Amino acid sequence: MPISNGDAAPGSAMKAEIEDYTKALEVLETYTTRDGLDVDTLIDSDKHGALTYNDFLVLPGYIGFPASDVTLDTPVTKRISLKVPLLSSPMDTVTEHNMAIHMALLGGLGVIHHNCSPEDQAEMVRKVKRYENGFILDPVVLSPKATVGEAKELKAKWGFGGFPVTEDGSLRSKLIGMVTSRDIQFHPNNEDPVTAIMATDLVTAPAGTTLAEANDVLRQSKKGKLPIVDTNGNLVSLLSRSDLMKNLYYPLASKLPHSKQLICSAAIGTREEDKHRLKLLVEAGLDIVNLDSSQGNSLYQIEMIKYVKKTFPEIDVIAGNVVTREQAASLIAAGADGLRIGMGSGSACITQEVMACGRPQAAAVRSVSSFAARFGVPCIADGGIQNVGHIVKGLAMGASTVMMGGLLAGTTESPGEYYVSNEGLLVKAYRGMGSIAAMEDRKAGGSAKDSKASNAGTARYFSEKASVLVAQGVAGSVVDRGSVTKFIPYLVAGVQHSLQEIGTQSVAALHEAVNNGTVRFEMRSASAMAEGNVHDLHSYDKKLYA
Ligand code: NAD
Ligand code: CPR
Repeated sequence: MPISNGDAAPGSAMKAEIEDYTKALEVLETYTTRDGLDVDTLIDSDKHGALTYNDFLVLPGYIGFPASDVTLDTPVTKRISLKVPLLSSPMDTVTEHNMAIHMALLGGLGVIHHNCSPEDQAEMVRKVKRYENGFILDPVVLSPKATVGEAKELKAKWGFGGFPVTEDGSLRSKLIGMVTSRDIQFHPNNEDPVTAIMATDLVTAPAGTTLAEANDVLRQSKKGKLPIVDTNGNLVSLLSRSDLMKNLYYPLASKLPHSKQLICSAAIGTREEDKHRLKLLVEAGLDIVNLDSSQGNSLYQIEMIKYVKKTFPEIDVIAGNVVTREQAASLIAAGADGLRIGMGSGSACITQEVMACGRPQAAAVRSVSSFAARFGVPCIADGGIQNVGHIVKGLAMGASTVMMGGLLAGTTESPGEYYVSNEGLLVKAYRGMGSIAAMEDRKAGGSAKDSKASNAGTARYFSEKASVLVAQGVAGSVVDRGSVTKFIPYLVAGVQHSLQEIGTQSVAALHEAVNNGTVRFEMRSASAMAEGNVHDLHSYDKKLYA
């Protein structure tokens, strides 16, 4: 059946037919086309200019299943699939090991940024791969010289007490005591060393203890924390009773078949020195490398893809960014296992303004992912995601996953501390990776948020011998969004509900139904857009989930 829009039933017959409600389905049959637009008509820029997410809506379909039956399994590369189609951006205000661990636990993937030394980035990869659900691998550790006052300050800062004390005040040093909240709470003299009040009759468990075994020990000991030590008595990790009481069960966790470890992805550039960085990342256990560039269709990236595929055939390569079929073709031909789509759509981005290059995101995603699908190369819709609806639209345009920066930068798991903005809101810093602030920080050897960024990344931001920094992004802040352990499940549930409304039970079914014209779309005028948002209320509270 042709899938164009606009045919109507003959006018004279219409009245009678409308009166006879029971004949609705029969009348529908008389139409030669379905309501709304098919995807190609929607996206055809000859008609209306290129579109992005807010310019259109998906028309509802038929609900024949509960939202909870919608599955979101989807490939992120040719060989690796996730249960949740959500990624966090490789940005120094978004993804370090803590975000990467939690994104993977929740079924998605966090791509670790590379604005730090190769060694620091490799250490983050190691932390993700070594992560065992429930064990704290980088606990706050006190030195014997720390005072009770300092312990009180740490408790106030982190919101928990119960600090291990080791000989030199760091992890992997000999454990000599534990300071509990109760020890410090009523101790009158803040100048006393923690050694004066710490407990030394310690219950510990040996490294290699499983979570279930450690759980039992913790339960029997009735302590709040269980230090895990190696054969020499050095502290290697910590188990916390309060963590155990939280939901430690992550059924969607991103793992490779037959592996207990979380899938780990990290970004690198395309300079010669990035080959050394990659080597360290692979040694640390990396699974997927993301070649990170605003314009991926370059000699440098094509050579890097070939190098990775030849040198580390077990590593999957996500290449990009691209926004056209032609860019995509070069990278697919070079061996890319996945593509990242988006140029200038990011929330902290001024690329389109400065470079005159880019593409509205919905058009870019449709164009590249429909081409890449012919070669079995999954695509990531990267940037511009402001809400659940945008995620669904990115998937509907053919992306297998979406990548978010700004939306996740305000969560507890992103690097850096919250602070109070001038308006009294709790916020966290968020900045483009090519913002002047990011470039200058690295030039000075500093970092975004006391992440361990060094000036090792600086070269990427200079075009060869350039002495002037040209910004492609801004530095700012985003509001507090709580923990990703709540926020990602909200996004997932939202996508499930949306796919239920559309009438497709999986991401693959959505792709198929969009491609065969069953899922229909509608353009939005400016006033339709206004109508689709909250309007005419005196005041309201936009609480998104509970
Ligand atoms: P890039 O590393 O691709 O490019 C920086 C400069 O280095 C370019 O001039 C490039 O041609 C050059 N270069 C790269 N490899 C080279 C090699 N081997 N030899 C010689 N020169 C080489 O990085 P970028 O495009 O500036 O992006 C920087 C960061 O900002 C990335 O994190 C990127 O994701 C982000 N960004 C994204 C967008 C977007 O719209 N998605 C836009 C701008 C910036
Ligand atoms: P948002 O999710 O914040 O809209 O976009 C995140 C994406 O923005 C990143 O994944 C990256 O592709 C892009 N990005 C990062 N730094 C950028 C600069 Cl300086 N300029 C343009 N885009 C940038």
